[in-house]
Amino acid sequence: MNVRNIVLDKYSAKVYKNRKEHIMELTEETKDQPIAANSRTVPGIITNRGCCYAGCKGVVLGPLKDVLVLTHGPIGCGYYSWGTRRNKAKTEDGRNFIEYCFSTDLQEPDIVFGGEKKLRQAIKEAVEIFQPKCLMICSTCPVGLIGDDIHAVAAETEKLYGITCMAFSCEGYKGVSQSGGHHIANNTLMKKIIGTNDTPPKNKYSVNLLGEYNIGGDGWEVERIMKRIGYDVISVFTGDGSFEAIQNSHMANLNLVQCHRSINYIAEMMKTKYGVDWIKVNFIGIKSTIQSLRDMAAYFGDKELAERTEEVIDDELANIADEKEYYYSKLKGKTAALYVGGSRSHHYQLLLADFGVSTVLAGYEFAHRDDYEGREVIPTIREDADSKNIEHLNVAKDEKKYHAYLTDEQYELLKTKIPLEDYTGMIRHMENGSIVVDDLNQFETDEFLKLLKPDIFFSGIKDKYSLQKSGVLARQLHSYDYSGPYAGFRGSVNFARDITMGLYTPAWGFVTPPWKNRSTLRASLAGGEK
Ligand code: CFM
Repeated sequence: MNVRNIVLDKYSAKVYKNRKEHIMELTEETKDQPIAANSRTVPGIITNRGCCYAGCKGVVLGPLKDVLVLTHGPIGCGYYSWGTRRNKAKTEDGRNFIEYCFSTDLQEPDIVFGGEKKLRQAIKEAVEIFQPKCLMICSTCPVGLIGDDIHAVAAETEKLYGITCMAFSCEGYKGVSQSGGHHIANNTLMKKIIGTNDTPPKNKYSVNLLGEYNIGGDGWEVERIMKRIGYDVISVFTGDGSFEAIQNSHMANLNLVQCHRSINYIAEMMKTKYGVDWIKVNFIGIKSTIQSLRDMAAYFGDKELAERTEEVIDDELANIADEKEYYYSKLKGKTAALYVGGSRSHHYQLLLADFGVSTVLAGYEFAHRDDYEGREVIPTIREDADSKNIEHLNVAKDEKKYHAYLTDEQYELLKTKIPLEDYTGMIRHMENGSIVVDDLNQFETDEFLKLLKPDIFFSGIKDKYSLQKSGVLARQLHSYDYSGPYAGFRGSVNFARDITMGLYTPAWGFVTPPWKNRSTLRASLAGGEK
């Protein structure tokens, strides 16, 4: 029996039927088969997923440093989305709202009698104390259930205080994971902010970096390289990002999409409305960074820019050459498992490969089929009640602000050379024999660990310590533990240094996995009744 079937075999018929669609063992045959994704988790299974509010407030909106993001709900939602993601930001005037946790702190009486009064009061206090230019209200589950009209309060706020205010109905229960929250945030940024200021770019090599959240300083490292080459980075969505920069983002000539899952909606809508082309980039990994920089230069089609790109690549490579060689010698031949949200499990495989580490298992919490199989499957993805629950925004061409950098002929020619409006997905980069899992749960994590015995498991805080108690090094690929940046050239050696330290620490000699010296309890899984 292959590894996939050994794990699936332990499930009851009902759970088996569901999970078998989400797990693939890659072969020439299975590589082209569809994988089930973006659907509901089996109730009762210990999933790693987050909620819609997390995707909207925590992921996309949270990093905006000059926006006051107010959580309307009980204090826990605001508190647990405060400062845990390590999306760094710095400001010149010292006004950095992401250091604060703003919440209406709803209590039982508010749930019974309605929370709008408290929301109005919180906004009044926030405006008086902080005087933000932009305020965003994010809904949590109870607010959706009791039906507070946050959109009416937002409209009222704009009139009353003369600031930009918008509301997000991103109740935690909406959608099947945080992915729905990304989409809701993307829609409102598009409707209310992008395209509201028309300051011209500094030069024609003007770009936005989309889906880069500056975890551990990644965005800063990518910006440093791009600026060295001569790009004008108009805005970053949304790591160290700002309301003001995003207002102007439609003026760029090219959008660079790092995390396809969380932001492809904005890339598509900006293309339709403003004519801004997008390419898929990946600044995680040495070879990937080089490829992305060359694709960008190819897009602009300028000889000088291409030469400058090669100069910078050579210089950056020379700076890391010794360390790269040393860490390669320490890491070559190791194996890894990766389980993260919706894009890193792909990107980090390429960085690991730079250091000779192969991937035996990769999974996503909430990716859609296109992130696994490539964008060409999008027309075949069946909509269900959950996906229909998230608004699909239809935008039209803005005749005044539309600007296309390429001619139609140039576009068609380039499309054959660089990933223009294309993403080929994770599976195509993976070796036969490796495992792909959607919405991996705690039970499957434990089982695959025993069967595949990877040297290192990359995931998050929820499973880090259970993995390490089993004797396997675990690194947090969401927050980078306390480290970073991992992007670009310098980032790649930071990453290699961290995992080398982890793997070679003598601590592993002192860990005995629990099953080695005592029997484990046996039980049957819920839903087992035939
Ligand atoms: Fe994109 Fe992200 Fe990710 Fe994501 Fe996330 Fe994240 Fe992630 Mo954690 S936006 S999909 S919702 S790359 S917070 S910075 S690490 S799960 S793989």
